[in-house]
Amino acid sequence: MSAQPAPPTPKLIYPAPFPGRGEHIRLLLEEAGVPYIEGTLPEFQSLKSPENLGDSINTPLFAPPFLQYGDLTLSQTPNILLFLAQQFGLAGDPQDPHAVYRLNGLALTALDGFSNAVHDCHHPLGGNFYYEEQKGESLVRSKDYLKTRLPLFLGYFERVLKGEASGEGPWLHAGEFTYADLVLFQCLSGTRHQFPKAIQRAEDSGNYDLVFKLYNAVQDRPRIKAYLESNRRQKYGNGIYRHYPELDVDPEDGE
Ligand SMILES: N[C@@H](CCC(=O)N[C@@H](CS)C(=O)NCC(=O)O)C(=O)O
Repeated sequence: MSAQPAPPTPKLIYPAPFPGRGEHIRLLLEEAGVPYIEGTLPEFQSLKSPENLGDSINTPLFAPPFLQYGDLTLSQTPNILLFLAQQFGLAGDPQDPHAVYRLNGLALTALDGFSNAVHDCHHPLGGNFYYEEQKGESLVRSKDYLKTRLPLFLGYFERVLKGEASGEGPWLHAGEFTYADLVLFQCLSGTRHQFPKAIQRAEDSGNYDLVFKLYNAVQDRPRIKAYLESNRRQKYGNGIYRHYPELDVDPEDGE
């Protein structure tokens, strides 16, 4: 009988000095207890290079994070998560052929509302301008986000957690912990970094108790807790989530 080949070691290529989009992938691998490697800057530059045409099976990639897993090279955060979650048992009941699509819907919604939209609060004109060149627009955008979008997305996830399909316990889907819970946790962690006062107000309101219960439950999972306390967990900086105190306003304050 021939020995089974060892499974590949996932390599995350996201060489940024802050958690960023790569963090969702790290959290999944940490929770799964799967050893992984961080790619280097030259590897990143080579993959992202305009000269790179991919290879016989892999298309060229556009923007990080990138994942290498054996011969496979992937991009797009939710796409990588979907792949890894199925590999490592974090994609719900494997007997339910539709679970991954529901989970993907939840992950995409969390990323829309608490990642892309939060980034756009400090860069509403786009990434080609410094924050200092768009401070006025950032304030307008942040007020609108905090007044309308943040409660809308928090309310949506509260509804998901109240709904029958979430099952028993603190998780989003079918009573089982999945990668969608990790995505929502990381999205809220980043949003809390950018808007600590607004998130505190939301928590104190009591309107989203199930959402914050899930957040705390993820944070307390043994492997996640150990990771968050380790030096592998980077500090927030100039990434998607940036803390500019002047943007963390109470939109009900008028003026
Ligand atoms: N939808 C993509 C977005 C990827 C993305 O925007 N990556 C950033 C770094 S976090 C980047 O380098 N973007 C370069 C660009 O958009 O030109 C994902 O979720 O992975």
